[in-house]
Amino acid sequence: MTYNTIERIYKPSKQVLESYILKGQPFIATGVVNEWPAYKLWSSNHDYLVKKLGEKEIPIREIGYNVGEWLGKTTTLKFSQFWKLWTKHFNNPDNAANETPQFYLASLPVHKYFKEIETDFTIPDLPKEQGKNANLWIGLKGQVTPLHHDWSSGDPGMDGLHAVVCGKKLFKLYDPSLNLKCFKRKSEWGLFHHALVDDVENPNLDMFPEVKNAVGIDAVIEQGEMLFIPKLWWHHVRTLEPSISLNFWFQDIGSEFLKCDRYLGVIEHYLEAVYNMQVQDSKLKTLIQFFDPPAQGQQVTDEKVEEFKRNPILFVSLPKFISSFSNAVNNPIFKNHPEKERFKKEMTKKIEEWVVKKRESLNP
Ligand SMILES: O=C(O)CCC(=O)C(=O)O
Repeated sequence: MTYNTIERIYKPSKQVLESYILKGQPFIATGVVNEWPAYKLWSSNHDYLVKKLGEKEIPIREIGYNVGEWLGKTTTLKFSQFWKLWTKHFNNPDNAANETPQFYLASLPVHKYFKEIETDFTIPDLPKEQGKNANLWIGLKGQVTPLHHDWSSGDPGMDGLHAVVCGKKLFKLYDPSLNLKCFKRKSEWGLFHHALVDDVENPNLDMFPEVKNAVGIDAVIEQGEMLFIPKLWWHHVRTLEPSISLNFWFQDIGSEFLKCDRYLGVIEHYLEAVYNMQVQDSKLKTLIQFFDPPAQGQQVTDEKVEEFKRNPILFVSLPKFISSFSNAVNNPIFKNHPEKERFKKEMTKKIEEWVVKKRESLNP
């Protein structure tokens, strides 16, 4: 595997961020996070957060030390209970590695769970203009979020900013268009944006020989810095020191258009994973119910499920499924955007072309 370094930009303006979004190029912003009140309040005074949030019940991810287990089960703890565990390891971070399970407060929306600390930081302009909120992450040294790219059912592919308020994190970033053949996708519904490889820092090359050709960027995000992660870029994250961070997901029509050209191969790679999905009949029934609802009051029949199983091209051909790839621009912020309809048309056309090609390859 080959790694390059990342650029650092001091106090980048919104225009600078926009130019990197259009290039699909990550960078680290300096001089921003270290000016937020949170930078001092959260990292040097360990009573501050627990005083504000201690009584709250919050969902915490319980993970083992196997890298692929990040999505493990969720448990409910009081913030004060979680904080006790975190501060215990703050001064002896290496001891954390000996404990299982590990608790990771991962990706919890601040607006929903932690309103009391919302004024401690500034949401960067682009996510703010789109009404997007921050997510909080608090983790121990050694915790890993395995290789994935950001994707949710409402926003297929998102640009992201990850701000390390306290601690230090290593991000291994991979341009998906340069690494198309290096990372296979998981085949379960909802996990297509997760790579199959176990651990990119120490991959099992007998199982994943293609990974050795990957070309990436090693980015250590120091306390007070913020990383821009472009849409669809694979990333693997290791917490190097006990960390508190905030991330912000948002959309941009410019990077949506990248899905129609530079990242078209990536979208096709994703469609191929959906075409090959492994899914139980009951789940497939729910998916058909959502993407191809029968007449009102009717249920999807077992025959219909069998038809989709015999002929998986039917699923990826569904108009509602195809339109989910341009769903991001339905955000009200893009309501009057002059390029919105052109993007939707172009994205739909590209996916329909893929479906036609796929049909032809099945029935030459
Ligand atoms: O910090 C982590 O563990 C994961 C962060 C991440 O995946 C993101 O910010 O998109």
